[in-house]
Amino acid sequence: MKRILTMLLFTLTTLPIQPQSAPLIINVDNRNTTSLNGSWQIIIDPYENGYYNYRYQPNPNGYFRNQKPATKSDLVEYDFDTGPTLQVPGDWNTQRKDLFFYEGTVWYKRDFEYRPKPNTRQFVYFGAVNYRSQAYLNGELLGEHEGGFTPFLYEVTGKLHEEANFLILKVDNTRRREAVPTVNTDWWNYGGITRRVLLVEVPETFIRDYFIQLKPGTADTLAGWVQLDGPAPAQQVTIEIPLAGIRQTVRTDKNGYAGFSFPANLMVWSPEHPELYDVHIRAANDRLIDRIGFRTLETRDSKILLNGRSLFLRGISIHEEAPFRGGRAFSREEARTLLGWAKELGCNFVRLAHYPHNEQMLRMADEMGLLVWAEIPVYWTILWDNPRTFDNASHQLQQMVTRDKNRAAVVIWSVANETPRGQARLAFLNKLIDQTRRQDPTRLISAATELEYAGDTLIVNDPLGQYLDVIGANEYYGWYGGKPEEIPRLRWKSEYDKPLVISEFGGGALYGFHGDSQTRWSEEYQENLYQHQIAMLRKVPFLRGISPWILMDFRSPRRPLPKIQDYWNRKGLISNRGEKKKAFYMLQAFYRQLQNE
Ligand code: GCB
Repeated sequence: MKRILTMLLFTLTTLPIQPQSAPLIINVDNRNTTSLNGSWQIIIDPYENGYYNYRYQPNPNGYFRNQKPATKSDLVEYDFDTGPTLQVPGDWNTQRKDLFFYEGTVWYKRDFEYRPKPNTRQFVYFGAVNYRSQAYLNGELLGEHEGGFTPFLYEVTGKLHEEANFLILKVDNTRRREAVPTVNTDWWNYGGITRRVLLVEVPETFIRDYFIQLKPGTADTLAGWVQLDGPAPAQQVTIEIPLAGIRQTVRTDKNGYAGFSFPANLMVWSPEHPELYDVHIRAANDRLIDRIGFRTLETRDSKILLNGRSLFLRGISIHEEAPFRGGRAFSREEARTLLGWAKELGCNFVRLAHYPHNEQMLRMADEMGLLVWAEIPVYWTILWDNPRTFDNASHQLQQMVTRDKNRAAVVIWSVANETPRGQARLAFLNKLIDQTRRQDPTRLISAATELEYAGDTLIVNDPLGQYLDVIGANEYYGWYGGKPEEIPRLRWKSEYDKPLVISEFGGGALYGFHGDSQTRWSEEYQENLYQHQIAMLRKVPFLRGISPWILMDFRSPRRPLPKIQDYWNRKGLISNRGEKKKAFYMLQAFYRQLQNE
């Protein structure tokens, strides 16, 4: 009996993982934070020994306890403090040779001291952890999180010790069939604490979230809401934009919420003039600044109108791969390099594929004047019938929109990439679209769909198109089928009177490898392919943008060809070392031409 009770207690205290992350706090860049970045101690644990015992039952003395032998005869078979370390933020694959192909569990520990100020609350904030994690503070479980590219946080008010604290994270990047993304992708499954970790300190009642954009359909009315969190939810909140002479006061309700709408005379944000305003938000004990741009956006027939003017999206797709060093990018400098190359190419638009990129990319796009397509990793063959898969995708989408909804740069939320047609998929994606429209009525919704090929005719007819504002389509003519020379004879038909963005086209080339235009992997082949694609684009009447694949080479386990790929997808216009291939200049010339028309 006693054994059964002990077992039960075990199970109740260690499994399942109930506590979930707290509601997202936005704009952490402009809050009172302490960095927990830097060197973390790790234990590589492929058998999850730190979590399960040899009978595969949860181990109450798992590594999260950070135990030390109390006497010289005690047996403790692990020790964080004498083991290896990893830098955070950073993927583990590019920091240690023995983890390059690793998929499994690594435990991370960070010691820190922290003395909270009186009347404040503290949260531990993770920019992103790939893929699944459990966080423990001083041996106590804070919660579990799934999804490798969105932020999450746990409240630790009252849980911090006066002197020493230890934060432990179990991180597992095992691919799973029911996960989002699923087991098969074309990018590296970089594991680890890939984005910053912060301690965020806020007043007891604080400004957790807010949404301020031009009201859809108007250029002279600001609309949105603010959300307070804490024991005194009903307060006066002031929204001030000094440069625009705006000062408005609203009163939040008993749930801490206030909606608002007021007249505003603003200079609009555009790629040519990326005007950002300092927006001050003040509650009784909290104040916050954000830099926000304002612009209108709509579609009319097959046109996309920005600030009332029709525009063509001169784009490029980008993976969150770090230039020069390789690995997951996370810094402002890397964002500046990647987006700087896009500007040099002549872009006004970037597709941030295939998952939410780090927040610096969005902020940099706002500053540099690049429109953004942002997406979630609903990619290829997700389990459409699995409700947990849906909840996971829905959560990632919701968190992405929550974090980035005040960035003027974001014009498109994309719900999926190259997903095969079918009823279950259509229902799944339609629900995601509905959810996005409810959360953010100011952006356009798209997805990268597949085309139907009928002889020389490419038909835009994915049934998903009926629910989208902008139709994305990936098209690899001249690479996965057909010859570049045949491209100009292709004709396009669309079943929808909606704007089309060719969200991908392209082909691979190894920088520095030369041949004639028929030689695979040569820069000349890629250049020739771009030349013929460009010749065709001119003849697609409903085409309102392109985001060719891709700005820079990126790592992929699907690309093993020795000497050419060596586990890099070589469709970049720029090599991973920053060298520009011939096709870069071909596309640049086309974009210059478009700009001058
Ligand atoms: C695609 C995918 C993209 C791949 C690309 C390729 O259609 O959307 O993720 O990397 O093709 O290189 O094959």
